[in-house]
Amino acid sequence: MATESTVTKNIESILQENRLFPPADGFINQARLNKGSLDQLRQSAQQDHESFWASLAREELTWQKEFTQTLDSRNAPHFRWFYDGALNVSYNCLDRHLGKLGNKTAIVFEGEQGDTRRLTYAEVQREVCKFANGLKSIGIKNGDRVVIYMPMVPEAVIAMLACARIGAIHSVVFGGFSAESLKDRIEDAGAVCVITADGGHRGGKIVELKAATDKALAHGCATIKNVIVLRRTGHDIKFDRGRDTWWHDLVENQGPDCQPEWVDSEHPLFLLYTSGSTGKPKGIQHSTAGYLLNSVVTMKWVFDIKDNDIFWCTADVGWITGHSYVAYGPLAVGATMLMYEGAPVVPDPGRFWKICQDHKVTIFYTAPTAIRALMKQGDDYPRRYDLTKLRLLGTVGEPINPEAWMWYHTVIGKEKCPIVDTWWQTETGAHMISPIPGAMPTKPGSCTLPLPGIDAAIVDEKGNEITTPNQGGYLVIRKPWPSMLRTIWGDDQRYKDTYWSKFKGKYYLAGDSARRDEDGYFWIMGRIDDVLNVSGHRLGTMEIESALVAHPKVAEAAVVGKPDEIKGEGIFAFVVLRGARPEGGIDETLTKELRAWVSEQIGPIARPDEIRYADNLPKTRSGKIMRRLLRTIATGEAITQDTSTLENEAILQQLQGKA
Ligand code: 7RM
Repeated sequence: MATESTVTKNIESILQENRLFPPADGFINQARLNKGSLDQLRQSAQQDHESFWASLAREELTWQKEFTQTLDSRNAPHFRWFYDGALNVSYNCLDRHLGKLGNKTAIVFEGEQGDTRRLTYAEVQREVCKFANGLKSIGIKNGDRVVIYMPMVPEAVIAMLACARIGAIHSVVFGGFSAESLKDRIEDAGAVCVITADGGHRGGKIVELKAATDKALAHGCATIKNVIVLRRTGHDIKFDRGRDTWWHDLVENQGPDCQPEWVDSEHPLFLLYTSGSTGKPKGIQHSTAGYLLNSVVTMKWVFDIKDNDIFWCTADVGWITGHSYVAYGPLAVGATMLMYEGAPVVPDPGRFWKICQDHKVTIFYTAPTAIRALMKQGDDYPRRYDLTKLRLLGTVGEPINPEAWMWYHTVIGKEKCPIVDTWWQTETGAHMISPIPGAMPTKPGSCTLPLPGIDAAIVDEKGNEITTPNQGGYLVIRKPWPSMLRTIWGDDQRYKDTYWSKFKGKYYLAGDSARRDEDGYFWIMGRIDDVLNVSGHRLGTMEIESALVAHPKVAEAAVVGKPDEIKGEGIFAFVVLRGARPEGGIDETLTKELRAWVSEQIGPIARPDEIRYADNLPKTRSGKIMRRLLRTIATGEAITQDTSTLENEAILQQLQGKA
């Protein structure tokens, strides 16, 4: 075992990626921001952080009462932004557009079975008001918590906006979560109402949302007084007359006007539960004005959103990406957004590309896990469809391997669409580090530079900034930003411990490791908890995985450490091949080849000691690799983690080398 003194304190970088992709002239010429205007924005943010955000807040949001105070840091790490102002998010997303955009399509919806709907801004506004009046009629009021457990249909967004309209705090629970997870979240939030549906369509099956809600409420959730049920699938469900109300009955006699509840800037807009690396889920609490401001500016800066765009973010509204870039961001800027209910592979893996073609999608935003999965299916599916309307692509959720980036760039973007690799978190509310597509070149695998007004840096153990290029360290944010989380619901101590204690309240700790290259570009190396320590070298997981994925036979890879008496940690790789999995999971020749390949690509230090092949990798419901589970498997310990949410539980046998 390496002793403390021989252990290199910083995280080493071994990945070499030097390709540079400047935006195409066609994109630059129409972009909202170019190099000059971006430089100006950066400068004004640097000169006066607070005034920078204050003028944006005045320009971009519509206030019922103007604020006079910008940032209040007296009670740090509890920060308040624009705190003496008042506004309403649903007013900002809907009413303020009606004069000019009332008849513009706000939402284009496609169900998994092919049904489509289009709703104008005026229609969404009317539905939101009626539903908000319905909520009020059953006694829901300002400050109450409301859980939304819905399929990806327009009513999910309508429900969110209706809560915002009356000042109720929503907590959206992803429809793929079990009754047990739903119950935990309801109880932690002390919610008074659940908004759900009979079911949703996903993967050719019905997701039994109402049945799961019944199960969650059967043993606990004492605070729940009402369950509102949208009829989506029309299949038989149990109905408790005393507790349950159909959505259509609730809104039937409601008027189409509902005065927005003007709330303070700091009023909690929503809670969103995110599972930490250990322990129970954290209810991340977001604000009203600050949250909305960063959603709006990133729609403009990063997505270059224009009046005639069709914007499609594939995330479920159960994740932060669905909050900021399905619901709030697109509507707050008056855009047309697309919502798709189902799975990417129904009826076949061409579905996303068909939707892009049929609805003339211009901006497409998805996760690397989806890109890799679709890449694995080959180029034929995307080639079948007309993707020429696409002008900008985006990714989020994980580091994207250069290999997958290149596929996205060539096969989907036809080498003319910039790719925005956006780094951010549930806690940050909106994009933090990302290219500005018309104003700077991109590099495959790098999220490039912090946005104007975001003070991201990489620091060592002591909190000193690392200035040597390519030396890894802790990713931190040094100045407060408007859409930062405000606390963890019901556990303020955990808020302080998790995000602020490491650097004594000075910096926000993101929990990721990262490095900056010679151009100052940021490269995310993985979660801090996942860093490997091989013979005293601290290695991020990302780079080894990228080297594996760069091999023509590899579609996906996850690397974890396994305790090793000599090296401290050995490298254990789980690999998904582009073709079939080897018989019984054994292919000595390929294993040798892959070990040599990694050794050649990045050096012998990164060569995996063991490689195991599986049909898929275990992922969380939001598509992130479950590395903690893989660590358990690599060490050969008994699995204690909850694996019931795995899409394909059968792969556990393969990962354990038993099948
Ligand atoms: C938006 C979201 C946050 C964590 C974050 C990172 C990882 C997200 C990127 C990324 C590399 C990216 N929120 N992450 N985006 N890593 N490049 N562009 O995903 O709360 O669910 O996750 O996701 O580790 O800390 S999240």
